[in-house]
Amino acid sequence: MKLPSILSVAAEPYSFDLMPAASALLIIDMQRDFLEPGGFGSSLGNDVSQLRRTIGPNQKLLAAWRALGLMVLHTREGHRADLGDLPPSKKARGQGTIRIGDPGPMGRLLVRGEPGHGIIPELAPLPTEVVIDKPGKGAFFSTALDGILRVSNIRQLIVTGVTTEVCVHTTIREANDRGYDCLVPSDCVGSYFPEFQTVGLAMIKAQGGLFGWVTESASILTALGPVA
Ligand code: C5J
Repeated sequence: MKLPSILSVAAEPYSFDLMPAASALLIIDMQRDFLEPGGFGSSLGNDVSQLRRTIGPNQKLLAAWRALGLMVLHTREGHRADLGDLPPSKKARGQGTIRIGDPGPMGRLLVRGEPGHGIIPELAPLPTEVVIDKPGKGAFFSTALDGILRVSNIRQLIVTGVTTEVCVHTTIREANDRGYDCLVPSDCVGSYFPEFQTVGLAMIKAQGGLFGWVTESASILTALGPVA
């Protein structure tokens, strides 16, 4: 189905002019290590149920995006098995009893190739979709993301995933500085801390759209129309 070149999405601080051909769905770190008990997130004492409410809305948006043949990218936070890309400062942070690289119920925490590092089965990437492995919080740091987006003439990002105030925020800030417009569906991003969710979203849309726009997935689906 041919989509209009511009679709208006109800958003804050004002409507977002979505250009489907120039936009990509960027799903941040929907990994077992953050969303399932026994992973990195729960090892820090977090309640993973706070993040799991984002799964259903992400599934719906992803299905619509795929049905329209639009670009989808997934990211995974994690490190090499030899931890050669893990700054000592990041490993030491938190003073937890177990740390990045240590064994846990889903393998070594936040290490590439371990079961916990994988994307949750509900949102498993298709073989045709790009998966960006990132060692940092931002998806542009030390990855090929910017180059991949530019080759595909992508200028707009629908950013979803976890966590709102950490990897989602850092990625949006990086994208913003590189000239991308970011639209964030609030029900598709999650934080372990309800107050950070509220403030994180408020910061994105503050001052006329400091870092981007905030909407709900239903508004994007409405704009995309019947195929979605
Ligand atoms: C965190 C992330 N919270 N994906 N990572 O450490 O937000």
